[in-house]
Amino acid sequence: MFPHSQLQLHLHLYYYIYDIFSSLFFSVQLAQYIRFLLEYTGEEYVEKIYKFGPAPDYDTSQWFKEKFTHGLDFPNLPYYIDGDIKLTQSVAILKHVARKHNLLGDNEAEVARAEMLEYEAMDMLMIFGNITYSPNFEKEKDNFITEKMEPKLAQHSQFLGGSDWFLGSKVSYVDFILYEAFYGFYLLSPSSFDKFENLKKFMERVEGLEPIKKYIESDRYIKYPIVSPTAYFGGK
Ligand SMILES: N[C@@H](CCC(=O)N[C@@H](CS)C(=O)NCC(=O)O)C(=O)O
Repeated sequence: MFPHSQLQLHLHLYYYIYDIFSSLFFSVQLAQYIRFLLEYTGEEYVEKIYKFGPAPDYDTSQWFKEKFTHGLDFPNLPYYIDGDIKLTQSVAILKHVARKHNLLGDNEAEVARAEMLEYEAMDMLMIFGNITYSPNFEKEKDNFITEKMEPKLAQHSQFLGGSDWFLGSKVSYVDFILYEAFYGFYLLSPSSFDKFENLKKFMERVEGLEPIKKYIESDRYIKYPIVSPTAYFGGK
């Protein structure tokens, strides 16, 4: 679909190994939309996953011993290195890749709407994090679904209407962040999506994009877990 570049990406993640099971730290979600966009645009990239040890210590030294050695201005995970361009902040990374492929929106109005949606998606990821890491998860879950999650889904469903993509007829970077936000919500309460058929169809549309389909079928794809094993949902 797009010409391959010589991009060398270092998408760094914590990796947690526990007996024969394995799961990934929080940045699975923050890195997932970057992976989807890289796959969609056909960029070649190298992914590095940092391991961290089993409970009770959850040793993170593999990352922390080299955190300040990569010449990153704001060292964090995930990070991205493409020649002289060294970035952290997952959305900045995503938009850097999107910019190269004209996936930021085609005019001023589209770019503005995309950025509004970008923050909406990040807000959804944030509230998902708040609930999944809450020690009162079981008690708060039902209320979260009806009072916070479903109203957000309703707004997005209305915004999307009958369009294929959130900016209309063309895929943009923001579709991949929104997909990731919806994915977490879907795992939490699949039946909530019965009321928002167009969002379900949107997710299927993303998964059906040829490069994404191939990626999902590959052994590189991380379907689950999506947050850290210390979370009360989505991490174990
Ligand atoms: N806003 C940042 C958040 C990055 C972040 O919080 N990274 C977490 C993992 S998800 C971390 O543990 N970073 C490693 C560190 O603090 O050194 C982004 O979107 O990239």
